[in-house]
Amino acid sequence: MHWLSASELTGSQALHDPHTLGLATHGGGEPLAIGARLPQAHLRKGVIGRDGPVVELWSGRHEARNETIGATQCRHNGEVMFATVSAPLEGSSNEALGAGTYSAYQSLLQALQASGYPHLLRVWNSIPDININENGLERYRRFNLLRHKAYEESRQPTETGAPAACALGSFGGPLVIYCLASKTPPLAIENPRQTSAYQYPQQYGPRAPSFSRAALWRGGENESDVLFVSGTASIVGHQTLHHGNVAAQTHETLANLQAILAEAVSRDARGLVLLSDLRMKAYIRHVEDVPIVRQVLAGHGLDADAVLYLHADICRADLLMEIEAIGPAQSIEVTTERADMQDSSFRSSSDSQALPESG
Ligand code: 3EB
Repeated sequence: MHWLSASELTGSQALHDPHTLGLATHGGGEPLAIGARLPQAHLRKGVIGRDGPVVELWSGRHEARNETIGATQCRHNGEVMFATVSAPLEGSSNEALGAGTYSAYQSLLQALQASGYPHLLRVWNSIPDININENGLERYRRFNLLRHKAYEESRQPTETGAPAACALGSFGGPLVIYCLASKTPPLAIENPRQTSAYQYPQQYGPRAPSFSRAALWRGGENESDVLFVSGTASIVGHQTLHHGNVAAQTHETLANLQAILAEAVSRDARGLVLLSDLRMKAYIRHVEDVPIVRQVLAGHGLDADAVLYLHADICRADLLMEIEAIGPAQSIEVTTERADMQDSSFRSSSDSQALPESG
């Protein structure tokens, strides 16, 4: 499996390569104008340090085909499936996010069952105004409530065996979910430094989040394994550490990533030894904190230029940054040039939802 955080999509073969599974477009006011050839998740984040949207392109080792099941766009290759669904959140109704989360997950989970890829490996959730309180409940906490309900009703694991995941804010737009699913289940990995998220106490919301710290997907005979590491932040036990201190939060986050990696290594994950074997995406709440995050990463011997930095709210209001990762990097081609789209239509934001400037 390859992860191409791409670029130059218009000129690239990837749109026509049958091995391509789908894409996630980070930034821009509109999805890329690629027609219905591939499932596309459009995420309204700010892209930092690059011009314009960045495309994350997933491809597999077999030829894939499209399938639309209800509201969910899928593309699968006999081994793994990329799927995406979004839910428009009309107006500012208090119930809209809950209803949208529930119906989007219902559709997604039905699609996994119907297409024969029942095992979620990794889920990315993008939630507009994630930290806003509505009717006494933060939107992220309402999301947790309804994700759990949909998982439970579809008999998806909500505790041990839950997929790796992340949940980030977006600057307007719909709720967007995209995922990778498999015919075979992954091995769930937890972090001994952290309470499992699904065991978080009630103070973080009425329903604990349903995700594992990482999911290890076993490749075939001569194939590498793939480790999907969830959004990882400055949480030890169940508590946020280092309020207001982005440098310290970054150090703590790296300690957590290190601990998760060590767990995966102890389960004989193939091709993974060091943090530098992981590809990372960093979500930053305040764009001005990026230089500090980069400095801490570089201080740990990591290539700060190889990380994709996105501007987004993190799911706890006291978290300033979060890092997600996938590895081994060598088995996952990543190119991160800018998406150089001549097509002006995709730069216009017809619904005038302002996106933050690239840093
Ligand atoms: C945490 O560790 C930070 O709700 O799917 C990280 C990864 C977090 C995934 C999710 C939330 C999620 O609790 C938050």
